[in-house]
Amino acid sequence: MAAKSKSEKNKNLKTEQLKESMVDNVDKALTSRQGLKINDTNNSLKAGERGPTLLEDFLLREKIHSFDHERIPERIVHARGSAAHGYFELYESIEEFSKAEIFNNTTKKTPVFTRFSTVAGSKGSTDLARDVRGFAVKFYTEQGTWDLVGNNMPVFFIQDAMKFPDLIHSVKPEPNNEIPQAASAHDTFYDFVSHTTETLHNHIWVMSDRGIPRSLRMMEGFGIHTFRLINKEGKSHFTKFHWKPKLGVHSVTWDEAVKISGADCDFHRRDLWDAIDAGIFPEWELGLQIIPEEDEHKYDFDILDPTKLIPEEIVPVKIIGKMVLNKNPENFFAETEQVAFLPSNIIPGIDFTNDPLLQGRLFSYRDTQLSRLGSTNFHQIPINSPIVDVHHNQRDGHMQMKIPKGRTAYFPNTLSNGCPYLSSVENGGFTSYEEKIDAHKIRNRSESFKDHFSQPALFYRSLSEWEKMHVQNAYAFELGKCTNESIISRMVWLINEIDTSLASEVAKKLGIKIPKSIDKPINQAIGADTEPKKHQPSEKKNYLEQSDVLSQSNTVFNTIESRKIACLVGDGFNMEDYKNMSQNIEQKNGFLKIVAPTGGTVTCSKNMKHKVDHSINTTESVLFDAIYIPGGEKSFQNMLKNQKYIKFINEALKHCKAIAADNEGEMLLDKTYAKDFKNIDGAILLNQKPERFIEAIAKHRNWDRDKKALAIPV
Ligand code: HDE
Repeated sequence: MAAKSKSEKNKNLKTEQLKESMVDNVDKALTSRQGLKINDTNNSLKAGERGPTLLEDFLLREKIHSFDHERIPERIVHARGSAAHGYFELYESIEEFSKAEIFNNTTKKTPVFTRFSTVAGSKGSTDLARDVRGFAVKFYTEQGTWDLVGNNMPVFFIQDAMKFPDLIHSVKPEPNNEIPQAASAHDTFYDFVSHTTETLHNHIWVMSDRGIPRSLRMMEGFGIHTFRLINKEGKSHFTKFHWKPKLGVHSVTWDEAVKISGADCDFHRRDLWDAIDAGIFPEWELGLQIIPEEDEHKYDFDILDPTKLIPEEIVPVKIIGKMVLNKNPENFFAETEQVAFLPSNIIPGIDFTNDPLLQGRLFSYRDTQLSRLGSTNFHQIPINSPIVDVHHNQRDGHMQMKIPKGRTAYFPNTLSNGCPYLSSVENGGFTSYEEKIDAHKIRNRSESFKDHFSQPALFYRSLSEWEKMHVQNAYAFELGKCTNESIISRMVWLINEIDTSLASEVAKKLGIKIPKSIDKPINQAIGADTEPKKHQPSEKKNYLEQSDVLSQSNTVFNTIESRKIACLVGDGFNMEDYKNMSQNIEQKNGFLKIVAPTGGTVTCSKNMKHKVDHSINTTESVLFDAIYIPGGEKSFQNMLKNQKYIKFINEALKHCKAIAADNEGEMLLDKTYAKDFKNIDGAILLNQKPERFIEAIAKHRNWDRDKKALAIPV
């Protein structure tokens, strides 16, 4: 009876209201998995009203059985993620380099599914952990599926797949007490890093602001490894893949990251979802660095070494197309959780190189899907299905979803006329690039992979002063969380080998001196390497004084698209001020959100009621990009009754955000630390035109405020 009355009630609701919550189920009867219509899903079958439940109750057993098996193993790394659908569009053909159709045909939109992730944390961990971010794109091309499974940093921690389990075991929660969650700031990670100097380059990127992005939509993406492009003539060029976000590369401060983790641990996930939902679709341009085969050995580093980037000043990035993400998934589990990326998914026109990290990945990803998705048939799951027809002789296995017809599942055959048949290269058949190899079988690392210090030094040199300060603070925070003195001391010694000014700042904050030497040569103490000297700091090369693109101070600063601005008001706020500002911000695709003393509505100076977006008690300034305070004496008095407004402003000030106030709005600022900044700070705007405020928001932060603002006690 209960189910019936529920559906009757539903019938009275408008279909639009139901759309979001039960789109597949509107006007449908509840059934069992066998299609049996159900008339009670609230009570189990019992022997009498107060009697025991009967084993016969197949409906109870089916429901509980399904529930018991709802979870699948989370990804070993990159467990926490969010994704969106979209498309890739080519600006210009690069036929001379690659025969891949996706790189030749400018008239086609190739569907994509892109998943962003953190690395270390579990599925339910915070989005704002200091970490590398995964940036994995599945291109559903007409030549088969191509997966570009990259990160938001251009280099990786290690050079050889053999070390990956060690790296991940060191950064994950420690095995004895499962602490800490989603954080690299602990002894085991720094034990590993301090003994594995190849990690230092990726590590300094993580210590920089790149480790705490403002938004997934404001991150670059990198394929990291050098790949090959193959043209119709079979000629190979080396290439590195880059994604450049249209919104620029922006980050939050560490203090914000910590607070966001408490205020909204879904901050990045929500931000991506909300932007797409609002029709503000994130875009990235795809760029390639292309290196002729002949130049393989031209550089001061090995292009097969995934801990090295190729500075864009040396090989420029050629922009060839763009990706737009324009649709949120319908179902998180079915799509975002079940999507299986495989670096081994390639198409004709693209090929691998001998990068030893990439080579190991070609095994790992398929292997891991068997544990996660439970079957070799995981490519039949809708999100993993290619858009082209699939014909092969592989058979059976768990969860075969198709009913293959016919007698043959082998090749060659005559019974099926030799089908499915082989394709020649001319007809799109894939062949591997015929690289010549003549070598001894050895278990060793190439000498050309040896330099672990020049590029972290280049990265640090290329940063602006405020970025450098953030890196110093990050190292000091992370090492400050370690308890083992010899690990801390070894790390500071290594940082000194990267950059002395950096090490002295870090040492000062840690309250220690930079060690003149370390106890034992790296690796010898732990017998990890047959040649301990090999990974000692060697002379740094200086092939480039600095690379401007490595600094976020040279990114895009001309848009406030999708930025969230808090409008602080109480009853009686000045309607003209509000209207003027909100129109200007909306015009630029920003969002002005009303933050009032309570939920419900708030009344303006014109006695009109406005819907409140957030009550001040349920939100935090770290969730916004900027603050606006319209005038109104009464509004000021009303806000003053709640000290949270003062904290809200002080925090935004500390995080270097733009703050604008009109008329009596200034009175609220005068109750905060902003009064010490207001006449000297370019991003505190009093009674100025909205355009000035919009410019200040587009600059993301006023980092000039940074040093002094850090001292604000909130
Ligand atoms: Fe991964 N990595 N990885 N990785 N990786 C996985 O595959 C692995 C590496 C990256 O959103 C796993 O399906 C090994 C580099 C991303 O679903 C696993 C090595 C880069 C994602 C795995 C690496 C990445 C993964 C876990 C060293 C940047 C998430 C679940 C040889 C270029 C994809 C899964 C998604 C996921 C193994 C190194 C990026 C265990 C063995 C380098 C973005 O198979």
